[in-house]
Amino acid sequence: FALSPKYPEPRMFRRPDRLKAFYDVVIIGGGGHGLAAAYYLARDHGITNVAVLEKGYLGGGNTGRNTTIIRSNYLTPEGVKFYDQSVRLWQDLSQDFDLNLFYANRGHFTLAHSDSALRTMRWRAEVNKHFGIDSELVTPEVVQKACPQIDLNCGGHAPILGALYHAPGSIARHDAVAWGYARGADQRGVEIHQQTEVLGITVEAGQVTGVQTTRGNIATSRVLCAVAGSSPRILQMVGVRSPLYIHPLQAMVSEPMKPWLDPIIVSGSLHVYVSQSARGELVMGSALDPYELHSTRSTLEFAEGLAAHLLDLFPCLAPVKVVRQWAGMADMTPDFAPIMGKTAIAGFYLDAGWGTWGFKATPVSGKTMAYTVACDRNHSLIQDFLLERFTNYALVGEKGAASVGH
Ligand code: FAD
Ligand code: PYC
Repeated sequence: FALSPKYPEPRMFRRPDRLKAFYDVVIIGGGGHGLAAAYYLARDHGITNVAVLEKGYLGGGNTGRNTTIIRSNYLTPEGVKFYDQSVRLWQDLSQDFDLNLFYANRGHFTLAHSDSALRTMRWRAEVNKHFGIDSELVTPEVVQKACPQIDLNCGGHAPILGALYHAPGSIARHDAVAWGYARGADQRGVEIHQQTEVLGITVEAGQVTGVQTTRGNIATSRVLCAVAGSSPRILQMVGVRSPLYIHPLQAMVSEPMKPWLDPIIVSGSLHVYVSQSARGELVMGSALDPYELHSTRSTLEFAEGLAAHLLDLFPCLAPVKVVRQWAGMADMTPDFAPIMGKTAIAGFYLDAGWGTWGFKATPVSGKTMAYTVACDRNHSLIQDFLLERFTNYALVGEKGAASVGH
């Protein structure tokens, strides 16, 4: 294809100036998940006549808005096995891409402020250990040692009684993950089309046959939908019902500081989590906004509430300034597990329901969805995450490990 004269030399990936009439696979959504699927389709399955269609810019959805916590300390055996595979894939991704993802292994504390929270942490620790995952229940003193600045009393509101400690807990640079997958896919022949919105999907006799976009129509028999907060809109195009509902999830960062916070600290009860990025900013977040909304507006209420709770944990942060805040659209499921795999429409594959937890799953979702699309067979690791679990009453209750309170 011809390169756009505006960008003659590809820096990270090429920018094709027009769509082809036919692709073997069309991927809707240029976030981490869509790009990872494209990468593994090309690398592992030799399928390169693939277009990734992104209505905005690469990584501009939840991938570029997330707080990058990577962990596998889930509650259900299905979840633990799945996210463990992802954590393993993260380990050599920088090398795979020849791109520094700033993957930083920091250790992850989920604080317990009540007996019932302690019980859940113990439960998670035991399930984790059963599957060989490094998680353990620790005392407040261990938390204090790893993080001397923390006020174990939390201003007297909610004293810390213990924590789930997960040594593999990590963070990474989110944009680099999208770019790394994009460049790797592009180098193998995948076309990445930004500013290309999918407006409709043609289904004939129960089989996908094409896609309509703002830049023309495409014929294809395989479409992978990886659009996170826009999933309900795409599902409407093919007449598939789902239990997905969209809530905003907000986050904010502080001004940069010298490194002082090594571990990732999460408190579901206080609705706050925080880590310090490679740039020195504190990356902070809270629970979902309590209303359904398809919007990325952010609010003062969020910044005020989060700051107040953060000060319960770290009174020393009182003089620190907040420099940015934003929101993403979290595609929530009733059981807090994803929806992946084949659907009732032949050739329409779904990767959704990533809510507040999908960044860490980017590698494993890409790998398993690429397999599922290439082979037209659900990968064994995603068998428990199919859409039909909601009609079969086979939910995967992961709410207790969702990290931020909901
Ligand atoms: P996205 O990155 O949202 O990509 C989907 C893309 O589809 C978007 O770029 C969008 O523009 C595009 N699109 C939509 N509709 C169309 C259309 N019609 N045509 C073409 N393109 C379309 N997860 C974690 O594991 N750890 C965390 O710490 C964490 N923190 C989070 C913090 C916040 C504030 C938010 C909002 C989310 C957080 N998450 C976290 C969740 C995580 O960000 C997401 O689950 C994950 O990034 C989803 O990736 P994706 O590629 O599926 O979606
Ligand atoms: O999945 O660990 C997580 C997470 C933390 C903040 C948002 N999601």
